[in-house]
Amino acid sequence: MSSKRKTNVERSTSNAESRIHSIPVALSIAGSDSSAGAGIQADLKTFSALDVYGLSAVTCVVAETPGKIFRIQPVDREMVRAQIEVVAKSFPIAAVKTGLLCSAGIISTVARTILDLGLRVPVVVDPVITATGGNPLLEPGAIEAYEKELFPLASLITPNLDEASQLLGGRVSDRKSMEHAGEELKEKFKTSVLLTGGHLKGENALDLLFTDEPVVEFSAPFVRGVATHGTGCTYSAAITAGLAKGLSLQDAIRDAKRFVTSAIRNHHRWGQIHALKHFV
Ligand code: PXL
Repeated sequence: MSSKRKTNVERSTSNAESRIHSIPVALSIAGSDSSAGAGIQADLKTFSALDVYGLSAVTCVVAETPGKIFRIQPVDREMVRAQIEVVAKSFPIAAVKTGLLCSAGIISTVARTILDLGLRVPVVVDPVITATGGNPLLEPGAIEAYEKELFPLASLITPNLDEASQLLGGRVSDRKSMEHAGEELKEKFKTSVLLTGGHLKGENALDLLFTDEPVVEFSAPFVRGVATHGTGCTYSAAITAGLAKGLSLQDAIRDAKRFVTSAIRNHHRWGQIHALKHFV
């Protein structure tokens, strides 16, 4: 039928179809945070706020309130694999993000599943090891699985200063040590590294990007007086959303930095409890 003779209903259906098909899709493989500020919940809110359709594969369930972890229950490894497989076979996934993976076994399953599926899209690995406040989230001994199996598949890893310290075994606590640590991580794991320095609590929240090109700096005024929880998850999810839309790595990080800074500045408050505001 020529377009002239299409009915209004047909026209609006095909417009709706092209809109539906054009939304980029991203997959978050991460833990569930009952307080919804971090983990899968933060990732899905971030994807939605940035007009990306978010899929999820839950790796573990965490009972927590901001600052206090009560209990962590890993999901069965075959169930983690099944979640990734079914969505990868039916959706056009354009980028993947990993967050809390809990154990060496789950890290290994995630890496093998991505390889087996031949998922050749940008993979952002947020190497979650401890929660803000220092509570451990990753099983001891799992770092080796990250290094051997998942980092080789990553387009970008996004450690914060604590995570960089744990990955390298030294203290990363100022600009100079950030520069050394970033170079070392990049060389050691042969991937791009965004070292996030928000925890330095200076005038500016400074992050450094290490790739094969000169180091790039991303900086935003540090927002004081907010009990942040889930900023790392939100930041790496926003970068993943940008990559799913086809942005360059630098543009994706620049937009994501703006997004996370605004989510902190516009936070929600209920007495002592604070949460990022993903939707403005
Ligand atoms: O912010 C790190 C993090 C990631 N993922 C899950 C979490 C947390 C922190 O509490 O619960 C599921």
